[in-house]
Amino acid sequence: MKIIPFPDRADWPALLARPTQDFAEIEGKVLPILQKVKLEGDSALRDYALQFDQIELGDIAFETDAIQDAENKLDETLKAAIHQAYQNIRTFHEAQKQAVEKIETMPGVVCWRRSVGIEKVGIYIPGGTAPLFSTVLMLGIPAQLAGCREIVLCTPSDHPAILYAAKLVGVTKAFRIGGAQAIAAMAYGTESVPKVYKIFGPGNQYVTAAKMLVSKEGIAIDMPAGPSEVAIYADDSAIPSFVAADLLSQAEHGADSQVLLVSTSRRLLNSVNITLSTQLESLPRRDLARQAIANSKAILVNSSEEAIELLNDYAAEHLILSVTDSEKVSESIRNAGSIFLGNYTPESCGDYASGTNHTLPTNGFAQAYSGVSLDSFVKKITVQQISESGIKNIGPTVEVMAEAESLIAHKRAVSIRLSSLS
Ligand code: HSO
Ligand code: ZN
Repeated sequence: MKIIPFPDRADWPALLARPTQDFAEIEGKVLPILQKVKLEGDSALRDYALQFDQIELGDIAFETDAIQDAENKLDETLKAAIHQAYQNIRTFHEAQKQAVEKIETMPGVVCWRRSVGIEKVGIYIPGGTAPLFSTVLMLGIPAQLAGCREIVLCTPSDHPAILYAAKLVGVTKAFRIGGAQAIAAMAYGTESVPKVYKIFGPGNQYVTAAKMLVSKEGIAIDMPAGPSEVAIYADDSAIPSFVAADLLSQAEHGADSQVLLVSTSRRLLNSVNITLSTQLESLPRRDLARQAIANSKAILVNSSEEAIELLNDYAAEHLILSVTDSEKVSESIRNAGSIFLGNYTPESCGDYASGTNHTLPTNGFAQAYSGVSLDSFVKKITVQQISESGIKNIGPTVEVMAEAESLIAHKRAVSIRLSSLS
């Protein structure tokens, strides 16, 4: 990794900038796909499967048999691991449920908020070399807990672990489709695929562009997505081989993965670099990881205060704090998707099984967005009830305000009730 010693503050923005993506060209290719699916439904999905993937789509939906077979194809060790992850993720997300609390804001005026699961949600899981069944758990478990009635899964992969996880989380319908056309199918609905109200899940640039485009038409999406990223802040208490392993675990996601190492110790940065090169060579996905590492930076800073400022500016999706007093340090972090403390908390545990969600804001969006949680699958409906004595208490306030806004019908809705009670 390239070591950048003591960069000038004026250079931070350029140093921390993510590569810009030109969506205009991709949107130009995706728009006609969305249009065709909207107009032609299932037949467009069949055409695209043939054109893009050379697949003759028989049944667009996965048959119940395929899902049952998946269970039989999985070895017991993997099944047990999936169950453990399921339990932990469920436990963590279950605790996000909040009891309804009725609040009496003034005597006779009672307000409360009810969480209601979004009725129909869609989960997209890409194909490709890594079958992301962990993402099925991360998105499906909160959907299940939220009580979403329809949980649709679209994936071009038929990896048994994806189908098995889908069964565990209670996916109601699963389809063998991928790409921008799958996003279109869930956004508009086809003869086979139900239209959903919110779409979740990772994907390539085409999938991301499709999600952004349908979101302009009123379909909610989880969040704007960019390449996955990790920032590590390490001091001399960090173990260089652990730090290198964490950097590589992110780098193997793809050539465009972003990894950043920040330290006040040049010795630490040098040691990480040495073990990183050795570890890289033994990875099956070393070609991807090597490209990601080539674009990555190891930044030497003057002080821990400077490190924290830089990390807050970067707003990493994942932030590993391999420093003494990591919990205390974490309290100064204002911008990050998810934080991992100490030498024994690799990001991998959060990616798979500790309980937190791995769908997190990338690309600096951690400045304003949170990761996926139970909240992402519910809407909050507020309810209020005012009694006869309550309207006498609150009515005059509303009358004065309505009159001052020149909205006399508003005022009357109160006055008419007050006079009926006098
Ligand atoms: N690090 C990825 C999630 C993932 N890792 C899935 C392994 N499988 C984005 O947060
Ligand atoms: Zn990962």
